[in-house]
Amino acid sequence: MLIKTKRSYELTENQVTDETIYQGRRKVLKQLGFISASALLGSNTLATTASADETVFKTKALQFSSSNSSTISEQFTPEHKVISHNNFYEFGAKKDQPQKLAQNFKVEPWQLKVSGEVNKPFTLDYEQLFSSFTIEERIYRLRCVEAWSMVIPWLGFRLADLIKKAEPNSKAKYVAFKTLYDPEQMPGQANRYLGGGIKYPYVEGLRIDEAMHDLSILSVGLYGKTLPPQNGAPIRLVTPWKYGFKSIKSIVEIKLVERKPKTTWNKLAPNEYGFYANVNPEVDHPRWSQGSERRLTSGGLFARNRIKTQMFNGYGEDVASLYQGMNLRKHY
Ligand SMILES: Nc1nc2c(c(=O)[nH]1)N[C@H]1C(S)=C(S)[C@@H](COP(=O)(O)O)O[C@H]1N2
Ligand SMILES: [Mo]
Repeated sequence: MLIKTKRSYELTENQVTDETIYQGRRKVLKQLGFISASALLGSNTLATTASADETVFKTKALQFSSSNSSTISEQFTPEHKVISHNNFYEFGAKKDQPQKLAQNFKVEPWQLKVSGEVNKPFTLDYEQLFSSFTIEERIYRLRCVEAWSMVIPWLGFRLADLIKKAEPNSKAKYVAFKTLYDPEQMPGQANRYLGGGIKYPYVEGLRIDEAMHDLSILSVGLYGKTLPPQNGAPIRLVTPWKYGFKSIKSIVEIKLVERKPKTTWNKLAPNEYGFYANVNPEVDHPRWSQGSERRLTSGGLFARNRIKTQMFNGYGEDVASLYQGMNLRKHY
């Protein structure tokens, strides 16, 4: 399997780790079977034999200003937090419910259908999710609209690669995504109270240029392993300059469409959640400020982890041009 090198916008390992940790981490990644595609295919074996020790990932670095003008370290969010503090309403609307209620979620067999305004529609089965495109590691910030955030080492491939394979036609202006609908497996879909009042299946969308942007990935893993069910196994979207709710989980359908697709949170509360949902510290949520966020780190309850939110979550250099001339207060 090919692992590509980092691009300028990514948090590089040199930024977030010191040299000894970096070397140790590389070794772990190698042991995990990054070198062969077949190793990734056996998800269960990978997940259980994976020995990625979060301490290897735990790091200091990338200094930046916090709201109280001291500096704090930007560090990986420990794996145990990434997989236990989740939003996945199909498995309950409380942060600790997805990890508990998604444990028996079946990802095999899986079918991801790519269709719509394309010349070559296709479907990927479970194994093809891991073998059809170049998997790379991307270390990204994830900023939830609820004003908490993490730094996560994802494994995934460029959404653009998948879209290109389908050969979109000239009518393809947007990309619509859909999560699995399976109330027997997803208790939040069977029980309105547990599922937070969402009308399922969860749907999301991007403008085609956003989808084709190099930052947009479909993730199939994190911390060197296949995705845990609570994080959206077997495949989920990651668009790091947008609020987390755009990063739709457990995707079964990607459709190229002509019109702007409906999106779950926008349908539920249009005055609170827009279609674009770009991270923007200057446009507050009607019920709370978006000027700062609580970064989940290795620190305990009293860690000083309140930091300033950055425009486009710190990825402005790469994505601001997508929104040139747009009023971002109106198109929130
Ligand atoms: N299908 C689906 N996808 C979803 C959600 C959800 O409830 N259902 N929650 C979203 C929200 S609000 C966030 S912040 C991220 C959280 O991803 P994580 O649990 O991997 O941190 O997933 C997003 N994707
Ligand atoms: Mo979120």
